[in-house]
Amino acid sequence: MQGTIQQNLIELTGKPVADCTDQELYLALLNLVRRESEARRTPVSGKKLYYISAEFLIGKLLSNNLINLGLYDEVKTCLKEAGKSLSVIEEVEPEPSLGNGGLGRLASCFLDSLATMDLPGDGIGLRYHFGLFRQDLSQGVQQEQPDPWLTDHCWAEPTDTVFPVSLGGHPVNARLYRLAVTGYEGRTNTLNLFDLDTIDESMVTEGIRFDKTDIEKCLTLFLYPDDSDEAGRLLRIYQQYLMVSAGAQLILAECQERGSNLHDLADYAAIQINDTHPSMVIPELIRLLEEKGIGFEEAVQIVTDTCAYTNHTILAEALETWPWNYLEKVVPQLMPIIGKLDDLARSRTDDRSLAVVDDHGNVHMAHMDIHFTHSTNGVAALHTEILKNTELNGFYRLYPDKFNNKTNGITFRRWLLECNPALAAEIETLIGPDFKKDASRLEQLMQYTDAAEGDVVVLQQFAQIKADNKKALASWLGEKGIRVDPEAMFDIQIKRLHEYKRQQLNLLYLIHQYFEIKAGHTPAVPLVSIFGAKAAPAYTIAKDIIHAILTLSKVIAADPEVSRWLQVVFVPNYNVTIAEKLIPACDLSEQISLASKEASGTGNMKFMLNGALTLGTMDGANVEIAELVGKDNIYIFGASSNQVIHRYAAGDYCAREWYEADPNLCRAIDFLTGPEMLAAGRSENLERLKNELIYKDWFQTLPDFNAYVVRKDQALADYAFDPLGWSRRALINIAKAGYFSSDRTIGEYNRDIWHLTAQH
Ligand code: CR1
Repeated sequence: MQGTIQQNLIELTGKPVADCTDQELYLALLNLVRRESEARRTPVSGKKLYYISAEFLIGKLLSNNLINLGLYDEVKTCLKEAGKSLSVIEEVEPEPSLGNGGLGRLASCFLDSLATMDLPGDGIGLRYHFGLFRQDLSQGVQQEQPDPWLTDHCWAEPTDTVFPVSLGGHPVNARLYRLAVTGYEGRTNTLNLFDLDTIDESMVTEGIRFDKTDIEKCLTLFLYPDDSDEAGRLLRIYQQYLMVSAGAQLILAECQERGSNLHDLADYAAIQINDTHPSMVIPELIRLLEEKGIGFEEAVQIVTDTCAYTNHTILAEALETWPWNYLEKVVPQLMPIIGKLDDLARSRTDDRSLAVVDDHGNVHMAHMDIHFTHSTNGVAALHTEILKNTELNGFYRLYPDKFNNKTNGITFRRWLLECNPALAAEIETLIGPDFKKDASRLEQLMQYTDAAEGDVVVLQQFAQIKADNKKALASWLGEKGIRVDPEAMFDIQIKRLHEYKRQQLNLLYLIHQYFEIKAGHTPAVPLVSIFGAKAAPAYTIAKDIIHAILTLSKVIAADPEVSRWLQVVFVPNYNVTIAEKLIPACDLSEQISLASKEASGTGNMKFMLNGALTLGTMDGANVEIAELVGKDNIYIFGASSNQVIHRYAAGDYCAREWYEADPNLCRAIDFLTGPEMLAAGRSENLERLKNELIYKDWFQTLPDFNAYVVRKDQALADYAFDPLGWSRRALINIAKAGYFSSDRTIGEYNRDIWHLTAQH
């Protein structure tokens, strides 16, 4: 950078820093960051990765980019000297609404790691105007509102590049927007986002309602528009096709520009298909290659060599299948190709369950991915084993060499350096700065935990940082009218709301705790239980769970006898910005999915890195966390994935029997529709949830209830009676978190799948 920060800011704003508004300073910093990021763009030689994803949950970018550009400290000081505050200026920035959960956040962590490791890797996605939705809980139930984030000044900049895309035979132009992704002391890559110029934001009325058939006006309004009717499902296919068609055209154009003759595409591009939303890129690329004169068989081979697929879930709802006649409406031009791919797949195996198009005329996107890419990976060791041995076993037997595991990771720049600067500074004091680029160095912190008591002074220092972070969170909540006791244990469950993640198990525990307190059996330490989660708008039971938690929170708040010991907080509109405030302040991390159902989890890694202990099942990456930290430094409970898989296979799980056999469980479930809850909440929602738990409980909450109560109470007791031991175990978690750096994950993808060369 030329000149000091102060000189640059004066040049960009035309006045002294002290005279600028926060808005002016935000814009100036945005422009400064842009200029510096562009300076780190270098031409790509060799192969480039394209990560195609329906979601990129990037979070706010200002601080992250300043950190990665090495400008953060200087900017902060310069602003402070002028009486300004970077964190206040950050409030001006809206959080981009381009994602939903872990899948989208993972994509963003990957982009950060790619750029940090000097690897050429760009994202391809859509520029949603209103994101998933903004969650309003003020009425005691979830209400959805648009979540606008596109302002005149935005990180994603429009370009003159447009690609023609045919939607249901109707031509539209996909405009390319580019967002710079700057690595930590690394190169600048690009997140490419597509959009139509014809989108009409004013067509959204009454929350998030709009006419789903007016495709040119509504196509990119929302991420995952409600697909409970046919128009919604068609809209999702239209969206997916816009993304992959424009994306494929961009990839081919860039590769040709770099010298590819398209026959050698796989030497110029690696394409990672992030879950099944971008799967149509396979037939679309084949179509485009055929248009350029390449024969079908060769085109299939080229695409197979270029593309790889990541599976993120074994839940059927996310393994998309689209009826043939829907696809025919949206992408008639792809149907002959999909038909031929189906023939080809059937010629490779007699197993009809592996077909691309099943006997009912449904197109299985994941099947197309596995047949016609060269790599299929799961996202944690257990998940990949389950794919190989059960869910995708037929495919594994057909293509054993295609299957591999890539355990997820998180970027330590955002999830340590940015969100927890005090912890990062303390670590740097103890082991030097190298951990910022080589996370495995965190292991050096083990020396401070060695003795049974560990290094008392160091542990107290870590405990103090946690206490300060809790106070900061308490005061942030206080500004929102929520008062919590920072001396209490902070227990946090933040993630998408889904029955398999079992927020309802946590809810039942809290009700149980309520009864215990009423009976005079107070917990070892006061407990603050914090939730953050959005439920899919059409997911009724998930919304009922939110309502029940909110109602319980009210009941407890109105009861001083209980609220001295127990507080329940539901933070509305959970997003990346809120996660960054909650995670550094957490003592106990809730990772309580039904074993076998959580593919990996990445929140579990963020909490561990920030010195929380995990309370979890042997599911997803929890298994790897447990192996790394050892069983004394994590609270594991509940049925194993094998037990769960067998229980499903036997088909004889009966929730009602568990409910009737366990008086504590019965008491907790009945409370949902008891007089206290009905007085504060809505009977329709509470009744429905109660019935769901007793008569369905598809995700086997009840069998794990007792074990959960026992382990959680143990955690509370350990925290209360052995604070030093707790700090020591927290530090072991930090020291062992290095494995979960997304730099490690990206290194493995590159070694096994992409084969990119670092650009220096
Ligand atoms: C999984 O549920 C995983 C992320 C990222 C999610 C979660 O366990 O950590 O992907 N899958 O791999 C998902 O959102 C639609 O599927």
